[in-house]
Amino acid sequence: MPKQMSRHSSVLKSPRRQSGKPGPNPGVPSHGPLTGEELQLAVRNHSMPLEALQSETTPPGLHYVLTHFDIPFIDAEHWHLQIGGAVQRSLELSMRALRRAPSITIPVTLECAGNGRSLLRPRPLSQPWMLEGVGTAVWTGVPLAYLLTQAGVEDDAVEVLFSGADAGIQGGVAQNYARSLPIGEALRPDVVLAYRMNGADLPPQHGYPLRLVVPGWYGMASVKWLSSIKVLTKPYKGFQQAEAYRYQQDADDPGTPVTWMKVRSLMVPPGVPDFFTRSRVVPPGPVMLTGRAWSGQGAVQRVDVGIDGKWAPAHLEHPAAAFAWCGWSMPWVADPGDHELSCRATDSSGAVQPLEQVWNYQGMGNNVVQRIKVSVEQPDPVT
Ligand SMILES: Nc1nc2c(c(=O)[nH]1)N[C@H]1C(S)=C(S)[C@@H](COP(=O)(O)O)O[C@H]1N2
Ligand SMILES: [Mo]
Repeated sequence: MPKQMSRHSSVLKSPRRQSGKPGPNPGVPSHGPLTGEELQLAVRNHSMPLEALQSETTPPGLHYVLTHFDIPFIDAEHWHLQIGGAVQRSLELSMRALRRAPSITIPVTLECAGNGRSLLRPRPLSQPWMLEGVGTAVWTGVPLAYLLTQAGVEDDAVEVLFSGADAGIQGGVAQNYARSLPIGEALRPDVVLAYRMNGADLPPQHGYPLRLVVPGWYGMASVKWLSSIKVLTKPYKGFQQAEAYRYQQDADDPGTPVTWMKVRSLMVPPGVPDFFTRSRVVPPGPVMLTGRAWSGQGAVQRVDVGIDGKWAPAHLEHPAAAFAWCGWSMPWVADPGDHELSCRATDSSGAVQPLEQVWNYQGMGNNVVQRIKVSVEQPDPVT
């Protein structure tokens, strides 16, 4: 990268290069209050308000958004997707050509791997998600496997690299956002190059005009604003693959890659919120607790709901498709006083959400159970 770029990227220096220096540092987890840099990221990258868990399909404006750099505004008329590398025939496809290709439509739950990060102590400094970095959209596009087959993947292919049109600096490294997938994953029939979200063109923030959607994987794999696809004969070592998105214990731990979404459930907070604290006020009497649960690698098999630490199984609905979340519900008779509600999902691999969160250096995959404080009382009359 050009030297002068790294000098201007103080806030984005990598953990290893900047540890020990004062000031905001994404590498050194903090016990302190939220920083200006975290607030800046939080207002750019919004989460899904938990009440939107009521919708099986998240409306685009409520689906979470995570964008590392700036949203590129792309002129789809002049844009082309390049497919090359270890293939028999390189391809260059316009949006018109892609829209004419065979398409599939699938609902997919996407969750940011950093969801839950800001609940950790000490707090890894990055996008400060609480619990809501998730959403489910119905994606329409061309199966990636169809295009890779058209191009003819060479026998020695090991990975497929996806590059976005967005560029910036992270960890002192100038880059376009780019991630790879193992060849076996890239050839799955449900991995899609999507140009529609919930039946309309992709909105700018979700990758217009074309993005990858990798069902079951944490969101970082689903590269937005796709500009090129390259079949590789050696594993990709770029920043978003080799440095970011790893389960690490400290800055020097090479860690293991973040891949599939862990099992998780969330609850629609019942009653009404206090504006500032977001604590809940619920009137006494029967109330239906509802929410949704998902897992990347297995199907959700049960959700238990905890009322003041006492667990009971919820009713589970069928998901709309293999990689979409499923609804759950549980009736509760709210008696006056303060209560703590929680939910805990288990998937078909036997994985269950932890009651105590498991810390890691980048704050990845924190699927700790959600806890909601509610005060059961007659709310004041609405004025
Ligand atoms: N080109 C590009 N693709 C990207 C990103 C990005 O910054 N640039 N962010 C990734 C991350 S970390 C997540 S969680 C998802 C978020 O997708 P969404 O904003 O559509 O919800 O996009 C992924 N794809
Ligand atoms: Mo993410």
